[in-house]
Amino acid sequence: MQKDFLWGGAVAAHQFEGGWNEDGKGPSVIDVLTAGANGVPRRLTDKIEPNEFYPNHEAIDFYHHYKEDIALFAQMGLKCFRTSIAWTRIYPKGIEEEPNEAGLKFYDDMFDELLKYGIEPVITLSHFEMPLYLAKEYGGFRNKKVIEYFVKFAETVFKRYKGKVKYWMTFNEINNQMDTNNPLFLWTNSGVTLAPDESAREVLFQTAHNELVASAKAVIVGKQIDPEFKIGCMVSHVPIYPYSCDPMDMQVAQEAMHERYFFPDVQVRGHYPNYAKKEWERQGYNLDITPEELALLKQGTVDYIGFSYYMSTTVKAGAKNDNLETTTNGGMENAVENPYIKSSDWGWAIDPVGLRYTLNNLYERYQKPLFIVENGFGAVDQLEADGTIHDQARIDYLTAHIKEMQKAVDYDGVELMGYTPWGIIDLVSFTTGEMKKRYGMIYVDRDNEGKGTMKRYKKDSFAWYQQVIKDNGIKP
Ligand code: BGP
Repeated sequence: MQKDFLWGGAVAAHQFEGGWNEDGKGPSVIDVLTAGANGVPRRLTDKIEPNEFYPNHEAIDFYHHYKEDIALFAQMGLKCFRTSIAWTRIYPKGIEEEPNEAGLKFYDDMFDELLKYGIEPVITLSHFEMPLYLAKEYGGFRNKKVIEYFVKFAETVFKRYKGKVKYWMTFNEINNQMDTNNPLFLWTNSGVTLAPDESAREVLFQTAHNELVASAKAVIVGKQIDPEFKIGCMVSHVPIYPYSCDPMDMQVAQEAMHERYFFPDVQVRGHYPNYAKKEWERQGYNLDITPEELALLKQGTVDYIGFSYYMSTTVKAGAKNDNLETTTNGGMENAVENPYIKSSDWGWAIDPVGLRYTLNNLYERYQKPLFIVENGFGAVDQLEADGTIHDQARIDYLTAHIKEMQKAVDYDGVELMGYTPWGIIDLVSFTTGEMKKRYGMIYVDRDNEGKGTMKRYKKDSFAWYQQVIKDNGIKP
């Protein structure tokens, strides 16, 4: 890999910080999600209910452990660290005139601590963390006023952290919200819920448009504040394979990919793709899109494409997926099992070659630098009596993916900036709200009910990744 390759780790504020209402922080859309577990989905509540358990409220309490945790990241040799800024630490309701100084200071301290060890912060502006107030009072990104509030938040943090943070991303996994089978994504990405009698697709496209304008405006403002900023988009990339060489399977897979490409097509190319415009025309959607906004989309294109890669999915014309409310198989209507690959305990298809395929696809389509900002293996880990954790399955998963990533770079010539495996330290799982679905190389003693000492332990993968970074990759 190139000498300045950004080996790192990734997390998101709400999944690991805790301190959900400390030092003036307001509630966000994710703070009202209950814990799910053992197949029971997370539930969306309207406000904080006294007898409910909200796993993100304390999470792994990085808020009070940040020095200790960053020292561990440094020991591992991380070159960069991806996290997000909790919007409600800075603007508790999203509408205030002045930002919350205590919130700003927390990130100042965190960035100073990272930089002390030469770890570059990589920051997502919004990782499922919109102020609850904006979602409830304004309808989230349905409402164009929220564009202004988001841009104000972006401007505040761009100005404050200029000189400390160079790498930014606007919205995490912006494309997942088109999945209406799982309301979690739409709520957390954009603060929107759908009424039963609504034309869902029309609302989704209007929300998407407003968010794309917000993203473009943030890019424009960021570049004015510091032309050296590198500002990317962040998409969830699940490559969709045809089940067979039947042209109908090929066609169904290609059409399904439009759903995945819709957001980056706009964020990278600066205009709406024809397949979307045709759908709007066919369906008679009446979207509020102004010429001024289209000009902003054109101007505010991104510098790089950040993406998450966990799995591939396979579709078959005419098939029916009975498991739609889960994220298994990427939540596609006509998804079927791929007979050539195995899945994790949570049904996520393990497909390292799909990562090389993805890197090539994205690079061919956009010709922009790529950044793998999430990839990882959610599994149950066993803390042994002597404080060790033998997570060989995670090491195997990551090794296989890194090898394919290296082929994409060294053999295929894909331009790749870095690799930040997800959940470098154990944290709350987003889709399930569980602690037992662990990704980390650092174990945190906390369980699904919120019990545990919060003590940190190194898993076997800790030393393994330390060596990978030292060697700047894995020998083929
Ligand atoms: C992505 C999110 C992350 C993260 C990850 C793993 O969708 O960007 O926030 O949690 O998936 O998912 P989970 O935690 O549900 O296993």
